Amino acid sequence: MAQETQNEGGVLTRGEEELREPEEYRVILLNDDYTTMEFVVTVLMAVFHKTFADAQTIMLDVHRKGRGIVGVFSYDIAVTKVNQVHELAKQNGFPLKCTMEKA
Ligand code: TYC
Repeated sequence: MAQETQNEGGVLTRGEEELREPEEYRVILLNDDYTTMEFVVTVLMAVFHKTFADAQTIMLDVHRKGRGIVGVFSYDIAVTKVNQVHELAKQNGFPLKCTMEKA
């Protein structure tokens, strides 16, 4: 049965008809000692469509701090990007890792 609920806007809606915003996930890049800086920059440009300048800034930030947010995406897009990073890293023999967490 549909149930009446009150959403954030205070509007009463029927539970079965209520539309929620898609949940968002942060994709986090992790530092390691073996992946080259050049490869990380290449991945950031290829997978996340960063400019060379932005990719360099993000890569250096991750290198210094250990991890960093690369972007925020819907669940499916975040999973795809994490997989693309790991696939590219594997193909090129690097241990580069990234992960995702609910935003
Ligand atoms: N720390 C690596 C090096 O010195 C570079 C690097 C940066 C690796 C960011 C991974 O997510 C990373 N070659």
